[in-house]
Amino acid sequence: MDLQKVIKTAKALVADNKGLLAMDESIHSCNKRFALLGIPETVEARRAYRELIITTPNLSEFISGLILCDETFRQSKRDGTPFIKVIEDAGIIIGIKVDAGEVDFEGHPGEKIAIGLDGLSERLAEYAGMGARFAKWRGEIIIGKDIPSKDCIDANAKSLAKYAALCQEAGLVPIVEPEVIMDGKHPLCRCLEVTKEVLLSVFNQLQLHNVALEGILLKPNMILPGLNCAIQESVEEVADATVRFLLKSVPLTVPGIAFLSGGQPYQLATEHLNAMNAQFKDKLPWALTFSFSRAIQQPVLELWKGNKNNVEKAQAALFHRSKCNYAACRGEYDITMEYS
Ligand code: 5MM
Repeated sequence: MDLQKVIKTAKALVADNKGLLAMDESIHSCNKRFALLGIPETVEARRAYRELIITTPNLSEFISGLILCDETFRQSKRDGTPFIKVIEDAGIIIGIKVDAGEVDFEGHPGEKIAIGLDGLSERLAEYAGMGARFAKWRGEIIIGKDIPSKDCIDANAKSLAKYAALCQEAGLVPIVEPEVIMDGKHPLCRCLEVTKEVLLSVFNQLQLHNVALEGILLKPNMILPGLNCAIQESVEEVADATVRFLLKSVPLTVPGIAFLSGGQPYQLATEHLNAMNAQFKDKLPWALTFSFSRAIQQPVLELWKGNKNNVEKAQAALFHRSKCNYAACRGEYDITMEYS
């Protein structure tokens, strides 16, 4: 295991206030998003959309790493150039999503467990050989009546830790993504309580599996009220609750925390990240950045709509959202950026 190489990559992913773009939607999720906009649910449409993203000029000014899914990882530009080469040439670090989705957690109605550990070492070796330098695994935790159970939290944490250990062994940085889902009417304090229990279990399992914390990135949810909760806290209250919690729960040796957006409106996700860095940046032991999918891609997809005549304006939107989130990593985002 070349731990120094892994640590160097982890640091590079969060250097210079840059963030990550998650473009690793599974075929199913990508098709669902296409269907809503009337975009054909085909291999070629997914390929064309991903080509649009990776060929956006100067994306590397704001984006350090791209997370791909297996299909995208093996695709090429229309002119035949492999996507992996295009991304490397752009100076962006390549990541790969390696969980195989989630299934029902047996004996626990309403709960899910991520799968994909079978044959993972072999898959990691192949991805690393092809140019991947980091990986990602998401464990989903649902808040509902009497859930999540401790069993589900611990089982997902254990899988995340096993995955993380295998990644480091293969020379890849593991992005550890325990996602407490936003859906529901629960208040912010319930999200806080559950996320606390989840991160406690995750760091406990990471330690038990001898994962070097200097060589991981954490990809958590922000501390937010449920999407349908009647009380929605202000941007400052969310930022305050999230950072105070993370300061107590995430070891200082972790180089970076890169949030998922979780279904927040894209501008609000940027405002939350900005408020955290504006209020706390000087006091933070780790970089606080983004690894958004929907909060970067939503406006891009809406502009593209599957039409090649819209590629340029969709790329401009991608560049703009990336720039706004980069500004948020410095605590320098201002709403007026949206109109400039
Ligand atoms: C939570 O989803 C991750 C971050 O995306 P958002 O910023 O939109 O919340 C994302 O990386 C996700 O893990 C991938 O899109 C893969 O999802 P699926 O469900 O398609 O495997």
